[in-house]
Amino acid sequence: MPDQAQRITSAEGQALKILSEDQRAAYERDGFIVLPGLLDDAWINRLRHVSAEFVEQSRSLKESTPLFDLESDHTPETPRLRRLVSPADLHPTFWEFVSESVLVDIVEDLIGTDIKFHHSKLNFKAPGGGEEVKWHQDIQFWPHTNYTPLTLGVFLEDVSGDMGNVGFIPGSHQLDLFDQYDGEKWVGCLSDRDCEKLDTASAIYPTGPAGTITVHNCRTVHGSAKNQSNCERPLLLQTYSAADAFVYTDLVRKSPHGDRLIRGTPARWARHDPRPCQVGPSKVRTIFEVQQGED
Ligand SMILES: O=C(O)CCC(=O)C(=O)O
Repeated sequence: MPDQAQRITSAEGQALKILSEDQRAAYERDGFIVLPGLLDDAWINRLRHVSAEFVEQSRSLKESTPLFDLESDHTPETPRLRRLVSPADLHPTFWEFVSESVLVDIVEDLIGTDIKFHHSKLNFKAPGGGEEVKWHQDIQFWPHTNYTPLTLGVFLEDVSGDMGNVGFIPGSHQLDLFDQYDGEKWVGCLSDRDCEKLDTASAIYPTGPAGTITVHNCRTVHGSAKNQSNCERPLLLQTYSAADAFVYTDLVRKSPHGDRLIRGTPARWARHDPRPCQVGPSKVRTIFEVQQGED
């Protein structure tokens, strides 16, 4: 068990709302957990409905915009989105989901009662080759004063093994943070040399029915392959932190909901984890554009 300063869960003893003690301990040990089919059908249907509205909107686009990140073969007839940026800022249903659903109770079980929302995104991963995401840690993209930030991924469709589902390397949150620059250039992923040192073969790639929720810590190394199936793999991701984690960069400053307290009381003191945090550039570009070198 890491010492208190380096723990990614809040102090024990708090009554749990959704998770079991075993799930909480697994998150602390492995840096991620999987909650199969946890979300109810009513939410899944509402989220699918609003997601489809944005896919419709994307048909008229010829190239990526700050909100719609498109695959290179996107067309009006066959829309292929890589990502919808900041869905919680774009539609009240997404915001209600982020701020009032069971997600917040799960977060409370892990990091305590004082919670800030950081940002959200919807990665579609189109059928027949939707983009890979290289091995990376999240926190260098949006550094904070401590390592409570965590991301909940919600499967909007059933996910099987050939759909480019995300893989998590157990225990990798306890390693030192990796350098996600290549020399002077921010690349947002681990170098080949660092990947060789990691036990990537131990990665767990959760599958499951629509409504499955994954939770991963901001230090956990994860990545995903291209989608080789004939089905889209929409994954709705939302990131939260403890209220006493403060951001070093202003990625969310333009977002109406970004870095906003959604439960509990605001922190008057920042909590600093003693371990250093690499700081990525504050200019907002998606992980796909960065990792694919689309300058
Ligand atoms: O959508 C995926 O497969 C992975 C997403 C991810 O790791 C990220 O956006 O940071």
